[in-house]
Amino acid sequence: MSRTTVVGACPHDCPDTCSILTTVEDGKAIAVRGNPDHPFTRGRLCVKVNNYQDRVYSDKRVLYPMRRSGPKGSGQFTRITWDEALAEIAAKFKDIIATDGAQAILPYSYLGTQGIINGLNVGDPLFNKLGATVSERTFCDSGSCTAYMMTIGHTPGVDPEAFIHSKYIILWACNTLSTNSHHWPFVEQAKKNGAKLVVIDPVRTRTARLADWHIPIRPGTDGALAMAMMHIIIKEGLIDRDYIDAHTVGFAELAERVDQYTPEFASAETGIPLEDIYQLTREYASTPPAVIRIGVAVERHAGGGQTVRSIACLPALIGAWKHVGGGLLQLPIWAFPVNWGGLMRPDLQPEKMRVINSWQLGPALIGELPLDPPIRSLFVYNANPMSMVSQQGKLEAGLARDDLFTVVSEHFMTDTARYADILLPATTQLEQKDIMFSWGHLYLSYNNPAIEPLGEAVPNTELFRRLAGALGINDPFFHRSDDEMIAQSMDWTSPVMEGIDLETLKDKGYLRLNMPAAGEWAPHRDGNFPTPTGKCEFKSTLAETGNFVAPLFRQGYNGDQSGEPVDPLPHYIAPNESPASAPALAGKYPLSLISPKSHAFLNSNYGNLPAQLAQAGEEQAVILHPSDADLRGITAGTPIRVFNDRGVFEAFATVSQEVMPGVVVAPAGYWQRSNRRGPTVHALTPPAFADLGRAPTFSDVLVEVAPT
Ligand SMILES: Nc1nc2c(c(=O)[nH]1)N[C@H]1C(S)=C(S)[C@@H](COP(=O)(O)OP(=O)(O)OC[C@H]3O[C@@H](n4cnc5c(=O)[nH]c(N)nc54)[C@H](O)[C@@H]3O)O[C@H]1N2
Ligand SMILES: Nc1nc2c(c(=O)[nH]1)N[C@H]1C(S)=C(S)[C@@H](COP(=O)(O)OP(=O)(O)OC[C@H]3O[C@@H](n4cnc5c(=O)[nH]c(N)nc54)[C@H](O)[C@@H]3O)O[C@H]1N2
Ligand SMILES: [Mo]
Repeated sequence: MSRTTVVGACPHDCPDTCSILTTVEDGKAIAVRGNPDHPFTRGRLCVKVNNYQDRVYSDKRVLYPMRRSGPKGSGQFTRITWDEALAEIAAKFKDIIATDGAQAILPYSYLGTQGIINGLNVGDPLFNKLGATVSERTFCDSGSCTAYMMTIGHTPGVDPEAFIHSKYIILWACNTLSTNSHHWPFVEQAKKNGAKLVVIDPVRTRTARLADWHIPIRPGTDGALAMAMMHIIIKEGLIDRDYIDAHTVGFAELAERVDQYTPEFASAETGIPLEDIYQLTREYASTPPAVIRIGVAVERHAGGGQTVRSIACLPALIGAWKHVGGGLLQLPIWAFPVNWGGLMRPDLQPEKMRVINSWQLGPALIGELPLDPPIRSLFVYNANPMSMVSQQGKLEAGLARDDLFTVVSEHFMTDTARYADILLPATTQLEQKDIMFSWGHLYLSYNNPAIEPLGEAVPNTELFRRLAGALGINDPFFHRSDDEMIAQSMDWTSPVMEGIDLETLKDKGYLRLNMPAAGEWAPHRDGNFPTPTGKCEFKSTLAETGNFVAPLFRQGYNGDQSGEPVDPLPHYIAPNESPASAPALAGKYPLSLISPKSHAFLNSNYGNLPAQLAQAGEEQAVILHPSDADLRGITAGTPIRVFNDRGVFEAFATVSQEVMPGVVVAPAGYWQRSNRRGPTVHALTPPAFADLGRAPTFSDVLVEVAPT
């Protein structure tokens, strides 16, 4: 018997990118465990991944190419060979290109795997070469990143490990214990060292429960709080004058702007008692090092961008950046010198590209968007839009179109994959190699394949090599090996890569970027913000180019990048749908619905697997406050309907003091089919974009709930 341990990295779209050790016996992975040597992930795996081998060997895996043999959506497929599948795709693509042009082909993808070579951009070069429609992927962090860049530039911000030095920590719209759980030990250590932990969240999450102070807030109103905090800081002279003078621009205008955002106004908007707003602000401004960690969730509202703008101004105002462990943490992904251009190859695109935002997939497919030519083929990989994208009803109608040729590459028969004409088998992380960035720590990781691919599954890289071959594309770029792709995926000459060589990286599985040790590093002690002025821009220079989309999310689209100019000063934009901002709508639909991440799912991944379903609850639950439940005759376990003018989904009620009155929570990731209850939360979410970066507004929605 042979037994080996292979070092790899978790593939998921999660900030933690854990170092994983896989035990392999006679070619079979028998267990995975966390790598105890990794300084950030420290040997623990989460409930999603600690039985990853069960995902790999699940009898539900898609292991062979298949052709649809029943009606669309029936899930009936017949096995075919790779050659047949590729020939059929190539023939269809060629026919579509000849009759309607390549823009009638729409790729759709996200971060099913976050690996640099198999992840976000793996299909971009081929679709660019074909001249297909560009799919703009802005549903995660694009608004937040745009606002962050406008204010402090794409800095990694505070090293997550430096939180142990912080004395005042605000987790703002971030459920650390569920969505970034390997950061928790650093927060906990800070608490042991005397730090105060504040959590701002409409829900008393498992993270909020462990905080010193949980501040419930009405969804989408954080901007009002941040503006009022600046108001108090300036009025009460809690500013750091020297830091402001040396390292910021636009203070005078900011001071004038925040004048109107009184604490009284913020209290009325947010539902936070006035004295709490004062206390939070005074404590935050006078307890250095003070740090804010923002969750992605803060952006998912009409004013999500400006909310992040306002929050990103706070640390400079009080000089928090002067201290190790003081400042702001958003996504340290910016530290990684990934060769994005080489991955996306925007230079291959023809002059005028058509762009469709992935949030518009349903309307694009049913012809609601004026598209000439209309979409005739959809190619989905690394994504599950039926579960994760708004306007589910329209999407389902679009996918059901008989004249739409849909290809899906997947591990499982997801709600989206059921609609494929051709379904292709994808490898899991244990069966493929990759190099990984992180958006939660500063270690570059390498994933060594632990086992041979199961069945006829292939990594995404191989899928696109095969597709290029079938389409007669012989340019060697499209036929590079995984090793060549990895070698070209990073700028190895960047100073942060000093001391990192591929062989050591493969061996160890991870290496810290060449950056100062967390305990020694206050990245903006001396300003040096990567903004056009080199300063923290209270008044934003980039606002002139307006509602731009950070290039990472734009996928290198080389067309018109300019947007409408936006107000260069931070401001508060109320939610589109809230009792205060939309009273007439709230008369019909009085409850604010949010659909944050499930503890046991990773987006919709694991929404079909027994261990995680057992942990999450087999069926979609919706959490209501007892006062809202009583009013509607709902008790725990009552089957309910959640609805608005857009649609309805069914669920079971959970009644809990842990949500604010007026707020209902539907944890995300449930599948329609495994739920057996038809539509899910995205039957109700709005199509609207937020103010910046074309972020989605799926947490800015009013609903009503009733027993079924
Ligand atoms: N377990 C698990 N981990 C994950 C994921 C997953 O699906 N499951 N997904 C990964 C991905 S793709 C992402 S983007 C990240 C997201 O990471 P987070 O942003 O931390 O995740 P969410 O759970 O969406 O939201 C965090 C918290 O924000 C709260 N919230 C919602 N709206 C508001 C608001 O308007 N104001 C305030 N102050 N709080 C609000 C929610 O109640 C929730 O507790 O997580 C990653 N990690
Ligand atoms: N209601 C609600 N909606 C949301 C969110 C929310 O919190 N609530 N979050 C938003 C955010 S932040 C995000 S990031 C998006 C996520 O949206 P998606 O990225 O579309 O969601 P996932 O569920 O992660 O789907 C990834 C799919 O890729 C497949 N996959 C995994 N690895 C591979 C691989 O190597 N190759 C191939 N071909 N496929 C693979 C998985 O099986 C899975 O079905 O959803 C957004 N939508
Ligand atoms: Mo995300």
